[in-house]
Amino acid sequence: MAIDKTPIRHDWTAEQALALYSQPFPDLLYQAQSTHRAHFDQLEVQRSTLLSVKTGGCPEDCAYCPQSAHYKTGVERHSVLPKDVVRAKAQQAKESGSTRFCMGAAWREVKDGKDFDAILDLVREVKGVGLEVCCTLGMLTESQAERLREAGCYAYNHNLDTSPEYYGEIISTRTYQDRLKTLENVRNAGMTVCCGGIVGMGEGVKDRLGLLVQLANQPQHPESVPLNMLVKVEGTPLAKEQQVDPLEFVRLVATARIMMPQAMVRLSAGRMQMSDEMQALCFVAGANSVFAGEKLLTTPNPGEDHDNKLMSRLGMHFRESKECSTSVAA
Ligand code: SAM
Ligand code: DTB
Ligand code: SF4
Repeated sequence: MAIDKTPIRHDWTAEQALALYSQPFPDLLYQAQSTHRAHFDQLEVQRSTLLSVKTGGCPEDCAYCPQSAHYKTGVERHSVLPKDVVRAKAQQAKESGSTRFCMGAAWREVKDGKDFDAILDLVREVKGVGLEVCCTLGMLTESQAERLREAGCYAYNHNLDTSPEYYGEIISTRTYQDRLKTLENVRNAGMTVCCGGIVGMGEGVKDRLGLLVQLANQPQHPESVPLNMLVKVEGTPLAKEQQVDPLEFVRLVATARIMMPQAMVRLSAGRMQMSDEMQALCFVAGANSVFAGEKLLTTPNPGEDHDNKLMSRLGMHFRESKECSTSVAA
């Protein structure tokens, strides 16, 4: 039995994060795997399904994003999807083993009125299917966060993406502080927080670790930490970025696991560009969740068959749907 010596901390320094990250690879993976085993079933991976319920035409200029109206990427725009379409997708996701359903909208922020009311309806609908509901809709006020939670939204995804120092290189239409404020509103409303970032945007190791320090030093760790490897989309300013060194990505996953022992660490976008061997190392390093299905929001993702085979080759399994939590603690 592995003994976990990693306490839950909120006072990480950049130097400490770097010291963890820079250990010899076997030592880092051993520490991460030991931490992982102390808090989770090391053989289990949770699956979430993503659905873009409002696509494209976003006023923000996030340099990585195919949905920004600032870049010509060929993503087809659509306004908020009808309820029956979303219900059918949620049903399908549940039948293929997902326990969480995350609805994304290409908005800078939620605006009260017809669209937000439609989203609240979608949240109630997906909850009715028996899935953990997650939304990612851009910035939220405290009152909007409360209404989302009341409708049954369990988690809110809002990424910090990178370090505060590098943020301005990637996005000019909002600030790090804006992001932190929404995260606070989400917490105060009683939803769980899903917050992570992207690797491969030209940032340095210190920016990647700077992001982890920001996440781990929040008053409460996010319950879920998505680590995305940039999906390079033609037409975006980051289309020609250099490929990330897979071992550096694994190191980051391991460091996230050690710094936030109880968080679900989600191997998110970019799995089409990861070998099975790289994904296997990420699971050993403590990643315990993936996005399921052939599409993320607008870009491809390995399908179910591939993922099922990979789990079986690794002697691992996906979490059964009965264990998902569909209600939010008061
Ligand atoms: N508009 C909302 C927002 O930005 O918060 C919600 C949707 S947005 C597409 C959700 C997240 O997807 C972003 O925060 C970013 O981390 C991630 N993302 C977007 N494009 C990506 C890409 N090309 N590669 C990897 N991750 C990406
Ligand atoms: C997150 O961190 N990754 C997901 C989810 N949160 C919403 C989104 C990935 C999007 C990848 C690009 C696309 O498919 O449009
Ligand atoms: Fe894309 Fe979200 Fe940025 Fe809009 S706010 S450009 S949807 S990442």
